[in-house]
Amino acid sequence: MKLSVPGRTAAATLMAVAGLLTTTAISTAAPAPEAAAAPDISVAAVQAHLADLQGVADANGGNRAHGSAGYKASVDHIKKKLDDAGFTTSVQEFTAGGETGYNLVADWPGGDDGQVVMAGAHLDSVSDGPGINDNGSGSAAVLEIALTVAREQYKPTKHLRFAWWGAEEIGMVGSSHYVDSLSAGDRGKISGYLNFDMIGSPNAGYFVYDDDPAIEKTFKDYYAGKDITTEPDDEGDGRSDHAPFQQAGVPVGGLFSGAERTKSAEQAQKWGGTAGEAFDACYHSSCDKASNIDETALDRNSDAIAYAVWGLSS
Ligand code: DTR
Ligand code: ZN
Ligand code: ZN
Repeated sequence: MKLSVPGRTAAATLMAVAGLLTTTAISTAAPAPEAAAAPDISVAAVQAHLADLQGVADANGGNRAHGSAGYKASVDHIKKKLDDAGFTTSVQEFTAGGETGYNLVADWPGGDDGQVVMAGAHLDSVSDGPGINDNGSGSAAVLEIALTVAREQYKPTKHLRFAWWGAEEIGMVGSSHYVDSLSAGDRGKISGYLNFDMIGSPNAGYFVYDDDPAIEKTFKDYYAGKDITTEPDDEGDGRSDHAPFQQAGVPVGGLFSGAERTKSAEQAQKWGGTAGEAFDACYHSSCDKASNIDETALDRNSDAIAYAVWGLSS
């Protein structure tokens, strides 16, 4: 085939093509500067952590409640994964209802320890079931995000700390104990606390805590980029582990996919699922097991957490 352009010699055409190629190569080699992109979190890995927590409940009488062997086994299981990945972990003990409770705290070495970004989830279930959506879901997502930080050897500007709280189900006892145990100086170093309690509800909604405006905007930006409509969370105010942080003056935010309230027709229209049914019909029941998870919600919310952890700490 003869390559020709009217009015040009073959040599001029080749030079013009070469010029275009050169221009393309230069613009590809000099992209605009960007912050470290948040990774895509593997929902299969989050599901594997949920299967582990289901296994812990199965091996310990069917639940992971405060004061039970299942709760302590949950802490030990997650701690080992974090220790192996290079986190500095500590287990904080407290007493509630006559039983010993445990918070697990994991620090990622490095970053400015005058500016701490924390992400946390309660690890205890109620005694009626294994607590896979409430709150294996938040616990497993926060774990996988921490393990991804380690895998990527992420070097944030701020210091990252992850936490798994005990005894939330009997009145946020573990997280309250943690906040009370901090000096005023250390409390003041926490630039934000992000809370995840129920993020894989089987008839999911997409609720963003409307507390600190900058944190709320970070989550809303993530969902807007995915064309997912969110609503402010008005079911949760004061009902999970962000409350003690907020009361101590720490900026807070978080995500929630719904509990015992009913999904409206309008919500089903925008999010899918079933109108007239609870977001989580197995809330606080024995059927809150590994099958009680909407994997799409778990996936999106895990990615949203990574987006916020990376974005708020860089
Ligand atoms: N604290 C939860 C239930 C819960 C209800 N509303 C919200 C809103 C946001 C987070 C959690 C919740 C429990 O553990 O039962
Ligand atoms: Zn609960
Ligand atoms: Zn919960």
